[in-house]
Amino acid sequence: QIAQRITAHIPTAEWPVEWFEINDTIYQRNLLLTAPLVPYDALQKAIIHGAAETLAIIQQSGLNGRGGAGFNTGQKWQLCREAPGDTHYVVCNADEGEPGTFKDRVLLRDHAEALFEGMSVCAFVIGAKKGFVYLRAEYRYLQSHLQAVLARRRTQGLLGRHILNHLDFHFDIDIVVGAGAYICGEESALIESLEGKPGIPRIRPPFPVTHGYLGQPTVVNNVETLIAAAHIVEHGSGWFNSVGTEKSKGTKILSVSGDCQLPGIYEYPFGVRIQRILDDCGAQNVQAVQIGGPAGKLINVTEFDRTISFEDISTGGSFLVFGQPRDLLTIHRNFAHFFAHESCGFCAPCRVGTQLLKNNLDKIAEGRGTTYDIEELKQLSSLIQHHSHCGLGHTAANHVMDSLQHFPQAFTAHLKQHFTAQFDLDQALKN
Ligand code: L3W
Ligand code: SF4
Repeated sequence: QIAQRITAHIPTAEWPVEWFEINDTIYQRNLLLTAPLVPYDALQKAIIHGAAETLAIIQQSGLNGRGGAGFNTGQKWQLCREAPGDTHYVVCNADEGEPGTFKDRVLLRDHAEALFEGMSVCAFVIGAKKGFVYLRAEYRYLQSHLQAVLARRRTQGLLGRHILNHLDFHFDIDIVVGAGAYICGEESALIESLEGKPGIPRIRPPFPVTHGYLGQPTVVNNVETLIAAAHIVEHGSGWFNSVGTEKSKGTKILSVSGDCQLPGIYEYPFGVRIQRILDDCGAQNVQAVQIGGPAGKLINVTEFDRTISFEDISTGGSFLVFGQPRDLLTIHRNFAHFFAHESCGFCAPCRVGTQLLKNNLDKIAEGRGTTYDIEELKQLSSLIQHHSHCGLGHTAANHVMDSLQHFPQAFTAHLKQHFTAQFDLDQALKN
């Protein structure tokens, strides 16, 4: 019933779509999510091509990392392949922790074969013998499913020694479950955690491609990136880069949620306009969209013609829709609580700054704030952004800064009216 309703709603000419429903979640199936992938086919092709040619196929495809930053995958694999070391590693970052993102959960559940195929292809290219899936603690329930797929691949000769009868190709994969820390999605903190240490980000460079797990050359890729790599080897680089934009090849899988009729998993070619996604998910009277989670970008209605792409707005996958009636300050307050809770505490600007930001937003939300607090928000945001040790701190105040620019009324509407009207601290200081 739902599928019929949706199909009627969607224009299909520009990008043909297929809709269906599983477990009350609505999915839109497209390129990566529907393309056939016979288990072992990509791996067999990689072995026939040889490591150098397989790497060239990944490079020609233009695949960029899907975790948010968009580093070129072929380049990453090449740097790791060329790095000296006793042994090389491939790590799948399945620590999907960005609020509003749930697409890797679906990929892990429905496309585990393709993920392990992608990891095996990567191992073949870089010369790794060992791989890890670092699984978010909250996804522990997927562990038995993933182990079953791994066990099947071992009996099929797709993992273990002499894979597909190749003399020198030995590779296996372990699942390692995290302990619930968001910071372990940052690759160097993830590696620390894999090594059994607290998840505190390392200083980069050196990058994991040369100094990763146990100080050895390591590729860390997102779930979606590794699945895309398997499909590219299976179907060819031309199949992949025939969609997308000049600098953003292929498709992006989005987790769409919030104030819309059809939340779910959507796959689009890069370059898709924000408005198109809003139309497809049945979002009306939209006030703002938060793209890339709390660390990402908050955009207003004047920017809905912008695109999802590395040239414009890039995202790990989160697309949160906020309708007109929603109080944006409540959302910022939630985000601030999230960062204050998830800061690993290693560096003072983030450890203290995120707490102060949270306190400040609490104060404004409770009607005790003044214009002075708005100034403090600006100063704190800049301090956290510029002086923190890692990406979490660098981006923890993005949502506040975006909102102060696009939605100042979200804050000013909550200020202590009487005090604000009578006392302007800036003016008082100038005087
Ligand atoms: C070799 C160079 N490698 C960069 C590699 C680097 C990494 C990738 C991106 O995350 C956003 C941030 C967070 N030689 C290199 C090089 N690399 N230069 O390229 O690196 P970078 O530094 O641009 O970004 P980042 O700090 O890794 C950027 C968010 O991503 N984030 C990601 C979480 C992802 C997950 C997930 O996929 N499950 O949790 C974590 O902080 O918000 O905005 O591989 O090594 N010269
Ligand atoms: Fe830890 Fe935050 Fe500093 Fe990153 S910026 S090291 S998360 S305290």
